[in-house]
Amino acid sequence: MNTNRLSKKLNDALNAQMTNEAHASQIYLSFGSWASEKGYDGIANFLFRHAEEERNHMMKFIEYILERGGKVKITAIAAPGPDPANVNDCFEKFLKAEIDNTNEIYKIVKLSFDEQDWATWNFMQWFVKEQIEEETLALNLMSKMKIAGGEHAKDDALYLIDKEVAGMDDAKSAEAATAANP
Ligand code: OFO
Repeated sequence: MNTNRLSKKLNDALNAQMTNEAHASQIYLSFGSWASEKGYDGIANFLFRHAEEERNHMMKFIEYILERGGKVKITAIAAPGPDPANVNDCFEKFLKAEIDNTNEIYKIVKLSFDEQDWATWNFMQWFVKEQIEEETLALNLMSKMKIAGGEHAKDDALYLIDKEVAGMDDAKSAEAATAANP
């Protein structure tokens, strides 16, 4: 008897998304390290926390695939790419990574809808909601950067932005995040 409750297509798509989450985590680890090297400790903490969140998202996919009797396939993770040119570039790349991720999430939502796999459709709604929050966060960061002067922001403005990001609720500490509460 076939105990895999996922179609081959959905199993592959969920696996690929699991790897996308791991890739996002690598990107934020790399950007966080860059920010720390440049002395932006608030931004670094924010990005490290997000790296942790993405790993928790990765685990959510692994747990779901296994729960449905599917096959998890761990593959290599692509390198994160070059360091940001400046803080503005860092936030722009953060926003772009989140939008790309949303588009990948939507593809799985559509696939589960087309296949009438309501369990997977329901599971994916958590990510749809999460992506609204993450895009809002990224858009807010971009708005702050715009006020600060965008890519031409001066050191004093960047100092204030770093302090503000350090105080954001969503950037308290990476250690506090768990798989159940990412
Ligand atoms: Fe940035 O969010 Fe995962 O899915």
